[in-house]
Amino acid sequence: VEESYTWFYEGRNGWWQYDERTDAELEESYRANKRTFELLIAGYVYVIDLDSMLQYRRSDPSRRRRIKRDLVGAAKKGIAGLKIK
Ligand code: V3L
Repeated sequence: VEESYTWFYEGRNGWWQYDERTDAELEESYRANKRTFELLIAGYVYVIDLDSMLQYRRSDPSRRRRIKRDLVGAAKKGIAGLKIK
């Protein structure tokens, strides 16, 4: 079902799940077929590009991270920088 998918951004050696609020905003924009939009994440404006599946800080587009929409159970490092054991 639809609830079994969630959003991840890339870390050094694995994927981090987005925080719940950002996940909801990503999913809403994804379902509305938005391609490029901005989100406030941890106090910074990030550009989300769903054509390239990348995120980057608006003020520093050179540092890009891959993002993905994957099953909730996919391997991850943690959620929004909070590690899971
Ligand atoms: N949600 C939360 N924090 C983020 C996000 C996001 N979507 N995007 C970037 N940051 P940049 P490892 C990450 C944080 O891309 O060991 C992880 O959450 C980002 O945090 O240049 O490399 C970890 O906390 C980074 O601290 O804008 O896998 C940390 O990296 C900072 O914004 C280390 O993860 C700059 O990222």
